[in-house]
Amino acid sequence: MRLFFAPGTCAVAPWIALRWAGARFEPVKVDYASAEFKRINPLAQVPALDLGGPRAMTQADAILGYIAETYPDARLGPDDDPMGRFEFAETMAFLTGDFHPAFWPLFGPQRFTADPSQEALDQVRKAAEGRIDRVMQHLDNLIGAEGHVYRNRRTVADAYAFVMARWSAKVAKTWKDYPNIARLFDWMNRDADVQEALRLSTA
Ligand SMILES: N[C@@H](CCC(=O)N[C@@H](CS)C(=O)NCC(=O)O)C(=O)O
Repeated sequence: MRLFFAPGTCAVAPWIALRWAGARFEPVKVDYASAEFKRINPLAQVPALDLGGPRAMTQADAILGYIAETYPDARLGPDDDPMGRFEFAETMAFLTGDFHPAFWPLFGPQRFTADPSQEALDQVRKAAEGRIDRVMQHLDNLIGAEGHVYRNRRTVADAYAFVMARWSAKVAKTWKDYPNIARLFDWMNRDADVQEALRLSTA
């Protein structure tokens, strides 16, 4: 099994989840804009997970769900009841459909304006900060005092939220300004698998 990743991206979340699951995998660092990687994911985005089949799996949310389901002993997925599954799906939909896109204008401002000037790009980045604050606040509320994104235990949602909330270090109001996110960071940063994933993925 090969995990295609780029440093600092959401692809580090499946890396952490695979470690928590005790899975054997080979991390492969890619240039997502390269022609070679576009043959693996035509959308030119990481993560992608290659199980050796006709095509690699894509979409972080779906890959994390696959990991949780494939390694049930690690208990990284939802509780097995309708409300438990609903809350998990709702949380993952928020992370992939609201949280992640809030950061797109920060990292790719040129995609949000036809004006190539530095001033226009800076304006787009500045405009992104309001939405980033909104989703960070929502994440903080989801985590609550328990320190976990889903209910009160470790799941793939913690890994996913953690790697993306780290991006807030690039704006004025960082993860340190949200007490419950800071609580999540506190235990995640002490987790040996997380430490290894962060170290090796940036090496
Ligand atoms: N919908 C995709 C989005 C993945 C995504 O945007 N990945 C970023 C890294 S966090 C990326 O590859 N960006 C490169 C680009 O969009 O050019 C998913 O959830 O996996």
